[in-house]
Amino acid sequence: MHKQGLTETRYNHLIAEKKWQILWDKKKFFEISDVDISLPKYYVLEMFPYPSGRIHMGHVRNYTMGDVVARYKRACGFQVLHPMGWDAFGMPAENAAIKNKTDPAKWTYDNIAHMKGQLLKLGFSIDWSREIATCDESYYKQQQSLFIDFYEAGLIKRKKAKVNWDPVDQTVLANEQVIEGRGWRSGVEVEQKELTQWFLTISDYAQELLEDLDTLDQWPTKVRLMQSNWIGRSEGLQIDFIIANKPTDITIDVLRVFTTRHDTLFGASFCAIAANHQLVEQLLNSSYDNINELKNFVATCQQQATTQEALDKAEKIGFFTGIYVLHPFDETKKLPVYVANFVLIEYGTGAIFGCPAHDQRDLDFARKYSLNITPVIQAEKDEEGQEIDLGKAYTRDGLLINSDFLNGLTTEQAREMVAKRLELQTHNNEPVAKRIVHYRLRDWGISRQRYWGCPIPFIHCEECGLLPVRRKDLPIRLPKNVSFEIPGNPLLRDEEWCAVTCHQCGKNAKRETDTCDTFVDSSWYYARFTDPNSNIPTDTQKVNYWLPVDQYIGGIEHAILHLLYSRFFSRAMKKTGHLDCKEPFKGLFTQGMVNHETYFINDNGVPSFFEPAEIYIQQSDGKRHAYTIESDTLVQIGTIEKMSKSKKNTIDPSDIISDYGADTIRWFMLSDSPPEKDIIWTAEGIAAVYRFVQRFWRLMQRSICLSAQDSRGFDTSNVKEIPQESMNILKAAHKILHDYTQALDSLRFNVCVALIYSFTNNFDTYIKEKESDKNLAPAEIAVIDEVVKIMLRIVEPIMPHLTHECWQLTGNETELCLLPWPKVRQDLLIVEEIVMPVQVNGRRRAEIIVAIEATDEDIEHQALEQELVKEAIKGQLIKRVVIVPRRIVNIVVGQ
Ligand code: ANZ
Ligand code: ZN
Repeated sequence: MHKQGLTETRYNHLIAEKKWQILWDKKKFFEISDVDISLPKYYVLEMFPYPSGRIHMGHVRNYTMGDVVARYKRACGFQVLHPMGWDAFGMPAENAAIKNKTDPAKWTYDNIAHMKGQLLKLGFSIDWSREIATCDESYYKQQQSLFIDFYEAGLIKRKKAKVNWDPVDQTVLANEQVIEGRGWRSGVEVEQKELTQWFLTISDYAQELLEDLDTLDQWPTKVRLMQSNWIGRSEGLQIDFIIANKPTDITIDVLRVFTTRHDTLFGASFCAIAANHQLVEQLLNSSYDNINELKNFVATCQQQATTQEALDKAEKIGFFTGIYVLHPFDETKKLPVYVANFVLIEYGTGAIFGCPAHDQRDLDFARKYSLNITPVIQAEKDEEGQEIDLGKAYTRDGLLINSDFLNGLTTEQAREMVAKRLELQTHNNEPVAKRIVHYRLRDWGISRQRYWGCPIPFIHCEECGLLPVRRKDLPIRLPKNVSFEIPGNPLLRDEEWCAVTCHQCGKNAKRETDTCDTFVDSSWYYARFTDPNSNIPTDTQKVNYWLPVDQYIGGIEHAILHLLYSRFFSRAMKKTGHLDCKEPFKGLFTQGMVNHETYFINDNGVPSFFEPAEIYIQQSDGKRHAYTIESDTLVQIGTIEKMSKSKKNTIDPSDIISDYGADTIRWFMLSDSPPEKDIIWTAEGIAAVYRFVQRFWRLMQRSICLSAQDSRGFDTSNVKEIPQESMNILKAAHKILHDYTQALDSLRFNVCVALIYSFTNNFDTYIKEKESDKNLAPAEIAVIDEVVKIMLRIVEPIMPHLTHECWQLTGNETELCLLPWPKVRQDLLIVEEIVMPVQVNGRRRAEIIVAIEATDEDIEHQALEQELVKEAIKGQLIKRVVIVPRRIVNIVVGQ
């Protein structure tokens, strides 16, 4: 084997990175052109970007993590799918079209080209042959085909729903186009208007989507909880309250409410209905006395924002209708019926009974309108023994009081008792109450009245009604050269585009002008990647081989909607025969943000921000001070926050790549913080990484130089012949390899980085000594060679360019990224072990064998893993784990 010696002392990232990127691309190392379904597979996917124009640091962090996993899994022998695409439809392209008079398609594809160029410079091992943009005809054609399948399978329905309507621009507005209740362009107050819209029937899958969360054991608990809350299952009771004084012209004689707290029924002091409840409608069309006041109140309610957050904040207001209902257990008790702004029509039955003592909203409301407040649950002292705050509603469980036959029962028993009794009680031969399971999850409205989206492939014929487009007529392409001068949906105005001949009756018909919510596009791209050129949505053999995605990586901001929609889509695609897997993402990882400090001057109380690039920092009096480069003006250093345009605290990845190189930025992204936590970007930090990169380069060069000497075929398995010092370094290298591999397996990239830092120091010392040795023994040369090989191989996933460059110096022909992951030599890992008994509340339950240098964390983990210990703990709370070093573990549990 021929080895080259020292050629250069400084690593030139500009030359090296370009060189390797060209070579990887040319050799198609990361492409899978012919999938071999007999091989074990690994599918790693990062959430694809929106082509906004430039890559930001969040992308760099996300895609670096994915790339490290992809490179590592290839080395472990998997056939790895690591694709990339563009979530390319959406509003910003239309906004840019309005602002710059460009074509949304051109704007989007230009951005894609630019961002792809940026990604290529980061050296990601992506299979670019599978690149997809959701705005490509070839992609949305298949989406339209899926749409029709879903429609035919009853997974898509049309129904009326509210939209934001701008009365001046005569157009539907997206939520983000409504700013403080007004249209973003017209500035006038937005109205709510009902339109017939397209819905995916996700609510039919509520129970299944909820239950199957339990199978996602490689998802963050937090995300599963967020999904579960979003689905919002509640078991409740629907109760009919008889109307005591039914006004004339009103046909309803019972008020049907939905409650999950029927245990509090004796504390009920009013009922409330939504502003658009049927009863309100009837009152408005009757000879009701206060019709004008009611009208005004309803109008006020309709103006208010409908997001949960806004509702929670809004003051609770009501309007007394004059109607009373009878308490189902005590007909002498009459409850006033209000119209209230906090009751939503979409939820439950759109009507509630209020129990002020045990619900905060009801309490606020009762105080405002002087309604009775009767506690019916005995408030306990809370866990810390604090007195319950009487100003607040008591919403926890407890024992029933002031509740007739329920007194003394627990909340749960009381609920059961109330349900049982009311189910048997009848009014007009109907049971007064019915148990129902309710989900917060609504059907997914996907209609958008916008141009830049996937056209919904339907036509409206006066004769034949609504018809799906024939498959052979797909794709329904977006028209070109549309004008954005006039507000509103350009598709609606494009008469030529809208006019079609009905394929069934031959008469004139009209195209559907709604396009799909862009969340539809991103709900199945992971499946399309498995065969992006197929002329059907998926090739079932391929999609079933690749799915589920083994590791999905992305931001927590997509924890709810995108993931839930994708989970629904895979089920819908399964139902329509496009794939065979219910859960699309086996493993999910949500990475933290990239943060940076902010710089600003106070402009009459309003901060005016500066970009990091406009600032230099100087130390004086042990403090950091920031000045503008342009005029040396002192500015304030603000808080550290997520990089964002509004705070101007962004750093352009391209600048960093050209100044320091892709490997440096990749390394930085994984260092310091655990990957799920935020990382703080600092100029000092990146400079320090750059110094390390150079140092690592020099160390590898020097080591390769030494190992280039003749080791006369020395085999390092002859451990007896290896001098102690070299033995130590060899052992240390295998220990690092072992720990590093474990850390990679659990995506603890920062641990990998830390291991390399510490080993580099050790190895540097060792190499320095060996450099002063004139005559290295063959054993020493062989050890250096082995250590270098391990180092380069394991660092390659993070710093692929630099390690390939070093590897080339060793004279090996095969490219580094094609080599298998090194094997840990167990014989070198043997460490001293001790036996520790494990006690639970003082009783001995098990014994564990731990390494003498095991950390408390390791010991605790191992102790809690023991079956006998688990059994002893079962159902109890772990209060403390006491570890007496080298002696005993004691676990203290209690209720
Ligand atoms: C009486 C009651 C007493 C309630 C009490 C709560 C506490 P979850 O559990 O999230 O499903 N509710 C029902 N329909 C509503 C609507 N359309 N708009 C606003 N609120 C509505 O929530 C169910 C509870 O939310 C129900 O239980 C009801 O108030 C309210 F001490 O009924 B409860
Ligand atoms: Zn027709």
